[in-house]
Amino acid sequence: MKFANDFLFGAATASYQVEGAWDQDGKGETNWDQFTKIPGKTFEGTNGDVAIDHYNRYKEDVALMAEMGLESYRFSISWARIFPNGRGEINQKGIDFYNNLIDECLKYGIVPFVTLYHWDLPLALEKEGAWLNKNTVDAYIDYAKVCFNAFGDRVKHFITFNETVVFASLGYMAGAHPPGIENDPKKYFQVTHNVFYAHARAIIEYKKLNQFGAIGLSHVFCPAFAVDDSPENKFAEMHANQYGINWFFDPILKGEYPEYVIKQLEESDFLPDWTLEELAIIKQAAPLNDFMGLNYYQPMRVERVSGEAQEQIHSLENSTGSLGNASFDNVYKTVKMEDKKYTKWDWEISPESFVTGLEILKDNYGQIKLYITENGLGDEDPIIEGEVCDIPRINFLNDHLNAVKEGINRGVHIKGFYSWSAIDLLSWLNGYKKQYGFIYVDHNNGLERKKKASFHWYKGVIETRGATLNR
Ligand code: BGP
Repeated sequence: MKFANDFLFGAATASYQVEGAWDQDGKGETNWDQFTKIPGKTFEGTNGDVAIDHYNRYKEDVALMAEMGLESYRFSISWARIFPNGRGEINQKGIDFYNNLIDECLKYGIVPFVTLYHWDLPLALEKEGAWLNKNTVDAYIDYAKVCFNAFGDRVKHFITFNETVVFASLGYMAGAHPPGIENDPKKYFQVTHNVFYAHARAIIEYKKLNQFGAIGLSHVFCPAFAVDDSPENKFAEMHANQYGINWFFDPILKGEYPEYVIKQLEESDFLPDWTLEELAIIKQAAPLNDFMGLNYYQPMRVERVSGEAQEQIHSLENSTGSLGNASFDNVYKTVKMEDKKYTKWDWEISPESFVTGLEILKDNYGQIKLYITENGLGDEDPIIEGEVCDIPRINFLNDHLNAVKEGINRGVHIKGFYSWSAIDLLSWLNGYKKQYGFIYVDHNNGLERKKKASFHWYKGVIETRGATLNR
């Protein structure tokens, strides 16, 4: 089976990770501009001040994407380019930049798929309490409306938020992302609710404009599986999925939070502060989602914890949390298993779990349209006789595209696939060492771009609509 003609083969980036030009043309400072300057927060102190200078080289980059045959480019807008102070006066040069980028994509027939929030928050709002402060939601709605009005004539796919679980948990539980707070479940759950409320309001606003495009949001999709069939570990699996899947997907797609989690948060006093009106808006917005974006990298293997809570281990080497850590409520822990394959950063490689997970989603949420908005392999690519031979990435993407195909065969409604990432970029905490792209960027040679083996491979996949994939 080939992929249908209206299935989008894409690739993704995010503003802070590629743009650079951190203070160019009136852009305001962001939480990440500040956070990465704190000693010890990122690998070798790397930051996105210059990144890969996509802001100034976007024409060259989009031309390379077009040469690869890319059908869609997912990128994010940096809020602080549009509103340097988060709200108030608009910076026209920021609007101009994204207009130019969008037009450049369209020149080659590349569909722009635009994320409004991929973690870089204007510093002025961070200082007011970021997503803990409900005024940030109002500012976000103003920002979203400006983007819909400025770009919505040409952008027909908007993603409101990227991966709430990551910026909320790394920001308020692991302390590894801004604002660097540790072990504060009350704040963590509050942030998730405020973001879902902002998403709901943004969708309602978008629909009022009758732009006839599609809008949704992107979640991490990290299904949990018990290490064995024992009742305790099966319980751990259910519990992990309630907190990792239901808490995130239910409010978006069903318009209400899962009872199982609510009850426990009430008992522990971690329930977010929410109003009946906010809950009603979340309910009203649920049927308005046109799609759901899934960022799939790996599943999670879990085991029931017994005994005292252990200290959490966090390292720069594993930005999403080290294997072996217990959940915040000490119910389960993640496990590295002997018989599984892992990347150099200990992320499990499991296309099979992707297929199983997609079926679980279909059973829970029905036929919502899905885009795989991120999937890819973080690696240190070998350079052999001047060529970037990223064969492991080709194998990884081959197997995950086969998984997507299998999902479609089983009735899951998937309309596109975006590899993370289009081009090598700044990994939030791992610097430039952890590569994901089809295009190599030489940091020792003026950021020169170079096509990798995977560039040619993906071009072939797109041209043949997947017929060249190895089964
Ligand atoms: C996702 C983010 C991306 C990207 C990717 C890889 O969670 O949406 O922005 O960073 O993960 O992560 P890392 O660079 O930490 O390997």
